[in-house]
Formats: sequence, structure tokens, C-alpha cells
Amino acid sequence: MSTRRQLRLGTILHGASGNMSAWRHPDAQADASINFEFAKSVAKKAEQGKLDFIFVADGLFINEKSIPHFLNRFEPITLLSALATVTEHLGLVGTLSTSYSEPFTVARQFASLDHLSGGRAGWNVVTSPLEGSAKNFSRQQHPDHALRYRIADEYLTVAKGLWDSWEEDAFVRDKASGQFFDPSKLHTPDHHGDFFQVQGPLNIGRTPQGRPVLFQAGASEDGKKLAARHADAIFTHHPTVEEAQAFYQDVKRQLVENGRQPGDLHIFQGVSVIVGSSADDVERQYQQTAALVSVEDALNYLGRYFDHHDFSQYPLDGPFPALGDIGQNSFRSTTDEIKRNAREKALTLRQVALEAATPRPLFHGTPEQVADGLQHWFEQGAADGFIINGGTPVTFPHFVDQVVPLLQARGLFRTEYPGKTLRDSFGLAQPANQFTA
Ligand code: FMN
Repeated sequence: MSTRRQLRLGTILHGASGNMSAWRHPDAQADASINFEFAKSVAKKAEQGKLDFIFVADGLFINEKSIPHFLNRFEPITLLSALATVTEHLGLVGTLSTSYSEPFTVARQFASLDHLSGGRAGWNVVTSPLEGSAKNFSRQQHPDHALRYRIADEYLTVAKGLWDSWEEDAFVRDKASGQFFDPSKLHTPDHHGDFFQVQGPLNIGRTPQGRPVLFQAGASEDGKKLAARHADAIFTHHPTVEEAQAFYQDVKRQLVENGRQPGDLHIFQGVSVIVGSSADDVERQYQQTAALVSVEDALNYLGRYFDHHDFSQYPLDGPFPALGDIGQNSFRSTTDEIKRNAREKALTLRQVALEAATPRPLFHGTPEQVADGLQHWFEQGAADGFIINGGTPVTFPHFVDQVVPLLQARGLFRTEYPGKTLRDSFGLAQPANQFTA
């Protein structure tokens, strides 16, 4: 049997797929973000390709400038619970914010998803980048970037304690004696911290995976630190293999500093893909999808990263404006990258907005070329796996039908699921219970 290191694959549900205006594409499902049959078809296709997981992003504030599929979309845990009933092996990863929720409720929701799905739950832990979220949660102020990460760190400590409330075999349910549970296997975390006071125990038993697989999606220094302490996976994206390698090495080093092994956390690069029969075919597909986005749409898209900053106030063909600290309290790692790229390449506002809203897929070409690109990044230590975002509405089925078999033939990807849980797919050990370890 081959012991070759294999890559991991997920896919993201992102509206109709492609870009913010892809719902207008002739082949698109225009209501994809609120259409269960669409979500089900993507999940089933992902499972046919033996992918590790499907990923659902989320946000907590919209306005009239938001991306169309953010205006009308399913709440992630509800959607994933429904998908759990129509899939058997696929990991189900949902985004939920630690800045606008309570650990007891969320620990319980993900524990429920893990039980419902037989051990396939994953939580993408985010801290919420948009100031407007405060207005939807009865708050005076959106916590600043550093505070959000301090809250997230304590939040995850609380959640992990709650998931350890019950030992695996705590519920004996002995009908003859009348003993429902073994009290020696019940643990009460009784947490008293800076942000949370949570007694516990959690009112649901230990889950098939011990606890859900934890993803983290922030890439700033604080984001990486949180991931190195708590997460099993990171969702990130980098424009070049060199930048991805630097990020990869930094996170793996921080894992070791935290007493963990480099293989304890998988780094996923979110990548856009177009698969075609030739370079001309790929270019045609790209142009057809990119042409759906107007410059006004692109400015709104760019603005959201900067907390819905109004970019229409600047000359379109002038240099990208100096923004000072704008963006620092929002998608910081992303806005830092946009500013740096604009400065280094001396781009105009129009160029930056179109590059953000209609990026050329990093991995495009014939199935062989796409597989070559993924293999290169994987073997060069830039990623442990990839989250595939279709560059057009038809890309994902093409990826599963044409690229996955090549990766399998090269021994880079599985041909069967190794077990039942997402942890099994990732090759991650079951976490020990902190109260018995
Ligand atoms: N924030 C959300 O509220 N929902 C998401 O679905 C979400 N997905 C993200 C995906 C990626 C690849 C990245 C880089 C960020 C994402 N975020 C999301 C935002 C982060 O969780 C975080 O709040 C933001 O990027 C600021 O943190 P940072 O400066 O550490 O990156």
C-alpha cells in the first residue's frame, strides 16, 4: 500500500459559483444560495468525487451593496443539518461567529450536527469583520480586531470544555437498574473568564468525533495564533506559491511552539478553478463570466472588504486611493494584501476592483494543467489541500469528473473514504477528553 502523502479537497457553496454576478450566467441556478436542491446536487457531486467536505461561508450584516447571494441565503447549520440526511461521508463545515453568539448554544449546535451526521461536523470559526453586525445584535460597538481574537480564544476554550462534559460511555441507560448515566463520567467545566461565565455541563453527549473539526479563516498575526492554539484546519488564500509557502511554514512553526505536531492542522488554500478543453476554451469561459460584472458591482465588492467603504467617491482611473487605516478593523489580512498589491503594481482603482471581483482563476486550463498546478502547490509545501471554488457555474462538476480522476491516478488523492468521520478523512486523531487525559 502506498504511504504517499495525499492532499485533501473541499468545495465551497458560493452562490451560483463564479463571481458575484454569476447568477446571470446562462448555465447558472440564479437562486442557488436559497435552493436546497442545488446545495444537495453540489454535495452529492462532492461525495461522488470522494471530497473531504463541503464548506458554507456566512456573514451577519447586509446592505443594498452586498453581493447578491449574501442578500438571501441559508443559515449554515440549518443547511448542513439538511445535507447530513442526504450524504454519508462528506464533511459538513459551517461558519459561525464567536463575536456574536454564545459558546453554550454553539457548542450544542455543532455537537448536534456531529451526532446527526455520524461525525462529519466542522466549524469555521470566524470573528466577524463587518462593523454593521453590531447593529443586528443589540450592541453599541463592534469589538475591535484584537479584542475579537481575545474573545475567540476564550470562546474556544469554553466550547472545548463543554464538548468534554460527558465521557464517551457516560450514558449507560440500564433499564433493569434504572441508571441512565454514570455520574463519575459527567464533568462540569465551570468556566469563569474575562468574557464568559459558563457552568456547564453541555446537554448533549460526547460526539462521534469527540468534538467537531475546527477551521479558522483569519490570516492576520492574531488569526494565525488562534489557529495554532485551537484549530484543526485553516481556510486561507494566497495569490502566489511563494506567499502560500511562507504562510504555511509560519503556521506549522507556530503549531510546534504550541506543543503540537505540524500534521495536526491542515492548511487549505481556497482556489478558483476553470477547466477547459484548450487555452481558448478557458479564456472564453472566463470572459463570459467576468463580463457579467459591471465596474459599479466591482466597486461594491471591493468595498465590502473595507467594511463597505464607498469607493465610488474616487476617480476610477486614478491610482488606488491611500486609505490609511480603513480595512484594519474588517477583513484585515485581505485588505492589507489588496493595498500591498495595488502599491507594488501601481494599479488604478478600476484595476484593483476588477481584479478583486473577477480574478482570473489561479488554476485554469485542461484537466492535466489544473491537476499539475494543484500538485505543484501541494508538493512545494504551499498547502495540505484545497477548497475548490468554481470559476464558472459549470466548473465544479467538470473538476470532479475530469481533474479528480487524474489526482487519483497520480496517487495524490483517495479513491475511497478511509472511514466514516471528517476526522477519519483528515487522518486526525480523536481528541482526548481534558477531564480524563
Ligand atoms: N468571515 C465571516 O464572517 N464569514 C466567512 O465566511 C469568512 N470566511 C473567510 C474566508 C477566508 C479565506 C478569509 C481569509 C477570511 C474569512 N472571514 C470570514 C473573515 C475572517 O474570519 C476574519 O474575521 C477577517 O479575515 C479578519 O481577520 P484576519 O485579519 O485575521 O484575516
